[in-house]
Amino acid sequence: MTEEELYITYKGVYIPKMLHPPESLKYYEEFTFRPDDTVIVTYPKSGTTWMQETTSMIQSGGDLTTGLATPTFERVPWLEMFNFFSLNMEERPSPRLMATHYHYDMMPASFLEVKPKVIHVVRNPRDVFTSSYHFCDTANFLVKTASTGEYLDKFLNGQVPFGSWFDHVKGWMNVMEQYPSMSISYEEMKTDLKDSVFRLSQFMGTSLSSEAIEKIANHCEFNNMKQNRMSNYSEAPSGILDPSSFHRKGICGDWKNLLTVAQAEHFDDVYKNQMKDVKYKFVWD
Ligand code: PPS
Repeated sequence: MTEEELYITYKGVYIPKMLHPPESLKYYEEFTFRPDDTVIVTYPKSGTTWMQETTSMIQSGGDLTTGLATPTFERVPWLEMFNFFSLNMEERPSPRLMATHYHYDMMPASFLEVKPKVIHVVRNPRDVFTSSYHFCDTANFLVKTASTGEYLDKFLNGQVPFGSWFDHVKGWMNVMEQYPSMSISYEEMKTDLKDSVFRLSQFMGTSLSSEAIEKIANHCEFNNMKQNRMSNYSEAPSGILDPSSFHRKGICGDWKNLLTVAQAEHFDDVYKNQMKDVKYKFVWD
């Protein structure tokens, strides 16, 4: 199916129609945030699900019961998702956890006013591209990719769901100081998940014993999340994606197995140009 059939343009970016019907977008538009909400902000395929599971387990103090009983996407809902308004967010006690793929300039009025906590997860865009390229073939709400080269052009031009990685990351980086916020990379989580859990728990104001940190890191390790029906999308509405392939490889640097030398050089050129005014050095720079 084509982009016209599967996507709508909302606030300047493509979003998959099947996941984000107009009534969900309106509900998000009018949603009331609380100052102690924590909002996980990610460009797609940057480690959203991993962060949803990790923060949920931190909030439960390392008690894995809900992590083995309730789907991740219900414990830490996506604000723009079709099921958001059915998850009783208004009745949930504080502090609430939620996630979004929105760019900063798409965020609703209440978010800008209330300034809740933000956890911004970033990942090497080459690996984001690679993960996204493979995901397109396993999710029926996305347009199937024709070739790597064609999809690369679309990705670099922002003609993919949630638009340009560059605009998304720069937009959020620019405002992080205005919010109680923490930035963390997928790569840092891969390098040392226990340390990442510790830092996240400090940001969230949750004190954890070293045993709890160990337990959470183990629960959130790639293979364990892949096996867990609550975090591997086995509980997603049937047919929308293939749960066996959501947790695909979970590694850093897989782009080297996908991009040709010429494509990687082209990526570097676009990256350098797009990021030339960004002072911040990412772990992959
Ligand atoms: S989505 O569709 O936007 O919500 O995808 P998202 O969750 O942001 O990213 C999916 C990629 O994250 C990988 N993943 C993990 N990596 C390491 N450890 C853990 N626990 C983990 N959980 C998810 C997942 O495998 C996707 O990356 P790729 O490179 O495709 O494997």
